[in-house]
Amino acid sequence: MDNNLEQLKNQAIEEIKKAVDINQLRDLEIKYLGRKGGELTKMMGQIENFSGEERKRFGAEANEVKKIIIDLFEQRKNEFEGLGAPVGALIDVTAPGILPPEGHLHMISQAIEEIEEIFKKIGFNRVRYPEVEWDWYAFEGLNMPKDHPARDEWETFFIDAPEGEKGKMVLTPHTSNGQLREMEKGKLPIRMINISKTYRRQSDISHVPMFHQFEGLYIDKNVTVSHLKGVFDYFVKQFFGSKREIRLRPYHFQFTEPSFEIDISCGICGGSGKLSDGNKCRLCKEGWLELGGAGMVHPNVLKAGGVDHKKYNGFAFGWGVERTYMMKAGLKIDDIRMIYKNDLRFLEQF
Ligand code: FA5
Repeated sequence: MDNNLEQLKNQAIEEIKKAVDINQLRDLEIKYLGRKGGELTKMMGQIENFSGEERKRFGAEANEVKKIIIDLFEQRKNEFEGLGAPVGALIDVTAPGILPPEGHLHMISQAIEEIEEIFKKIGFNRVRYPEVEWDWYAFEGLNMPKDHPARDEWETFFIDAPEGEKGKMVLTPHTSNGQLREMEKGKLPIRMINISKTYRRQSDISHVPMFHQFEGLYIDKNVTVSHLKGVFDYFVKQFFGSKREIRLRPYHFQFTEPSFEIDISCGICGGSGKLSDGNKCRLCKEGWLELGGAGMVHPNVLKAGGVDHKKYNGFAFGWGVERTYMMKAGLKIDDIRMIYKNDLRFLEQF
């Protein structure tokens, strides 16, 4: 290597290594690499004095030296800017540290924990059952025989696997499979809350293909619709606060009789169906939003679960966790798909 270049390289390396803070480092950067008057810059200008092969060699060597010096500057900058200072450097131990980013539970996991706690207080135990389930638990045992048209409402994903004794395999389209699984245990009375993932071929402003439901089941002697209403009133007050209203609408489910759908007054438009600019509420359109279904357990389901339907009866309900959470006071989420877009700017707010 050219003698002058070699000397300059060694001198620069020594001085850069000795720098004790970022200011000294910046001064050295100007001293060696400054566009006007930098020592290496000036030396590189000497290329004009060479020609032919010599010119090529000098150019390559000078570039190599420049790269070594730049890399060393970068390394020392990193030391000063975050990775700690070298031995002997001054460190301000009172300066605030850099905190690592802190995560938290996803809003739906938080909602599930809250729902579980609320039901625990009135004796409903949390259970979980398979999310890849036999057709019999998802449909047939729930009073929906093969080819029954009611099945269409569940827009189900089927698993491409051989049929078993209990039919085909499906991704649970609702948590009602838990009703039969719980009855099968043979322990009465039953007070369960089954919270789990559910899957349907749906995606729009109020539907996602993977969502969660919480399924309540209460089986005992002499259970009435008043008990069901009482449990809903309790839950709604605990979860949404005292100002929100619910209504039961007559409905039809194959596995309950009578059946209802439960609506809650919309938290986005205050239950009016209209926004302050006069437009229709984008989410509910009419002031109410459906949270889920409910009803008195059908005797055929009790029979399928091995429960004596002459002695025992009960109620069941299945609500969507995402929709329930979206309706909480103060949360203005007007598109359910936002919950699963993994946008941190959105998720960090909850
Ligand atoms: C059922 O799934 C019944 N199994 C509920 C039930 C249980 C009735 C026990 C009677 C007794 P439904 O299909 O309406 O019903 O769904 C219940 C709730 O799940 C809906 O009201 C909604 O809150 C939620 N839900 C349904 N599909 C979706 C979806 N694709 N995305 C988000 N939430 C959904």
